[in-house]
Amino acid sequence: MRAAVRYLVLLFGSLALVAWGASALFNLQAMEWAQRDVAARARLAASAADPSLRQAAGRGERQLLNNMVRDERLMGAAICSPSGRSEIASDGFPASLGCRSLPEEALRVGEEGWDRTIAGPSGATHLTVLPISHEVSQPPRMLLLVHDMSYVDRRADTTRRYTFLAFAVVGLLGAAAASVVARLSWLSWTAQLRMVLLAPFKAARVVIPRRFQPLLSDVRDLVSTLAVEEARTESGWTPERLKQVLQRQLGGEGILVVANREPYIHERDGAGGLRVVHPASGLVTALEPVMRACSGTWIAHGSGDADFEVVDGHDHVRVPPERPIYDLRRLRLTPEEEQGYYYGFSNEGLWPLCHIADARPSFRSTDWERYQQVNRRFADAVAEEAAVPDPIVLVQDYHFAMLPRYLRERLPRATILTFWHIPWPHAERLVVCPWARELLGGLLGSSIVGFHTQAHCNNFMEAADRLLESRLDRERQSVIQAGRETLVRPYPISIDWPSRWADATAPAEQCRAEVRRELGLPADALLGVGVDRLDYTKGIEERLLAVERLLERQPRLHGRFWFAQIAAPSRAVIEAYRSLAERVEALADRINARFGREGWRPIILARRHHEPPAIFRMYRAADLCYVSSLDDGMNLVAKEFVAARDDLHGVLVLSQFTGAARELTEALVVNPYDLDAAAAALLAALDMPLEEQEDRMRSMRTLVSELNVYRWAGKMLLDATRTRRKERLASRLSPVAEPR
Ligand code: ADQ
Repeated sequence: MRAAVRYLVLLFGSLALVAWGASALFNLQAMEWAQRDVAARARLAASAADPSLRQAAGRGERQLLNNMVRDERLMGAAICSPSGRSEIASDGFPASLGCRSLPEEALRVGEEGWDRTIAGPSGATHLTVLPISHEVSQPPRMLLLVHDMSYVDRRADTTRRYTFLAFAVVGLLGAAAASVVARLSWLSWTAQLRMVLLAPFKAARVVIPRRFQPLLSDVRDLVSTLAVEEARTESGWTPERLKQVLQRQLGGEGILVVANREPYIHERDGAGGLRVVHPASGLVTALEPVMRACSGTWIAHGSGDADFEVVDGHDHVRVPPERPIYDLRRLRLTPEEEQGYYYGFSNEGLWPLCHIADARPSFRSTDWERYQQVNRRFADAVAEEAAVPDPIVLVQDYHFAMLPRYLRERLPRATILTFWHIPWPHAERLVVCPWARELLGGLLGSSIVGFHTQAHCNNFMEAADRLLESRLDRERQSVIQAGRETLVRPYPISIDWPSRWADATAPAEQCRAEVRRELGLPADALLGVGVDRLDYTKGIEERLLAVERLLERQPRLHGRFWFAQIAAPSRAVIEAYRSLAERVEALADRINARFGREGWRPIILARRHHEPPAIFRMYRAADLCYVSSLDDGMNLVAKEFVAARDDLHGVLVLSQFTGAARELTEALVVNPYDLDAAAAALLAALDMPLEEQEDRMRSMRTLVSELNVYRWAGKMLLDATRTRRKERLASRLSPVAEPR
């Protein structure tokens, strides 16, 4: 608005200046013409009257002079003697302009005469002096004519007024025309720009005018950068917000997720029907709500015995079964592939390699072959599912260390973000794996590699530095190998908030009463709970030993305290897991035998898969939850327990060797190997006043609600989209890098 006013002031100012100049020029010219005109007319009149003038002068008759001044522009005429005396003058001759007022030179002129224009208060006056014919022997008399030139001034005034008026009209018309043209072109420009900017969100293909192309990428970059920054800094991540951010960043393009475990398993129920099982997996727990929020395709091993009965011709099934939102693409693995890739290399090799839990990794070259083979098959499946040449692919976990490299060969422009859900070991331990270099090289096919904690990022970068021909950029936190940069970033994983399972669970008081009844416990029984896959990294044995130590030290808890361990069978074909199951069973029996009595067996061991609603009931029924992992990337059970406790009661006892312990500092954090300390923490939990429980739980709930899984996914996907934007720009400026 202010710019428009400035523009108008400038326009009219310039026009007024031009009008003033033009009229001044015109007036000068008009005066010159008028002077020439009156001088000529004076000579004409004088020559016509010349003989009579001579006589009239001799006789002193003024009638002739009066006749001459009938011309309206002649104010007076007089005959001056050679000495400059006025001999006769017309009636009303202006006294101030008489013959005496003439300068000497005017009376001595030759035949050509003398002219002068004099400015006066009521306008200009022109004087003409001409000699009257005379005897040669005598000096001539002079005819003095006084012309009224005020009409020239009047005409100049009128001209000036009309000139200004004309310029004002021209100015107004010009301003109006300019503003119409500007408005129309602004509308069309902005409409075109809007169309171009919104093009990615519309199904229709939009042809982008050339003139917009440089501007367009700048504007898009700016908008995206602002959106990314806004999205990164703000808290309050929800599924809706994740959906909006991804819609803005991806324009409706789905993401591709590769994970070994599928989010829904179809199994036969034994009665001729099918049932859907939610697997016990932290990865599934975290990623499933994200896929619900942003859609796309999840590519996984189809491990259920009825999985391929429900897929279409391309091995796809829409999930979640109750309200389909995204595609699940199932891959069929042969028993040999499953054995070598999953049980062998992944779970007997990499899992113990990455966890410090005193389990020795086993590396067999046949398993390694299968691992690579299956990674290639998954890379092929991703390439088949990709709808664009540069899709965003989220590769999940240690089952797919080689996939990023293979995928880069097939889709050089893909943005590959690999998230490693388990710890990354120190370089000294990593070299135990005969193919450590290949694993690092495989992962460096990714655009971004993510871990739960900064410590694991540091281990990864250190290993790349020591084992590979690569360069670290510590400022950017990246590894550069063969000209390709891989960012290394911490993304602490979490759970959905509000938790859909917590929302679907009965209130804490009800769960408390029902669970005690179902387990046959008294209504006032103190109950501790442990929930895990039956895995040696979870420290289940140490947990039960801590309970034993507590009972040794606190006889007052005998008959009052129970500990329920829910343990989902996991990887049962692996000997280490089978023997763990046996050891845990034997330990529970020993403790029960040692302390148990009629009506009280302190350890309740439920070695079976539980669906999430049953687990959340247990969380709500318990007085404490003990997570005693010996090494754990994050541990979602701890966060689920916090999410379940909307009554603010219950105490979390948490191992210091979990990623979660870095966030949930209001838990009672313990070293699970230190049985005395762990038993003391269990006792402190049971004795903790309700107010303190509420304070601790409130604080942890605030944290988990903020640092939820949508934030985890949002931060990763925003980093991925930003990386993709940069790579798109780079590929426009230079040819696509050769695949390694
Ligand atoms: P997990 O080792 O599987 O995850 P965790 O994070 O604790 O460990 O998640 C386990 C999940 O399985 C939870 O959602 C839990 O409710 C569920 N579960 C546990 N016992 C169950 C049972 N008996 N029946 C049914 N479900 C059960 C890996 C890493 C972790 C990391 C996650 C996510 O080892 O460190 O937190 O991935 O990245």
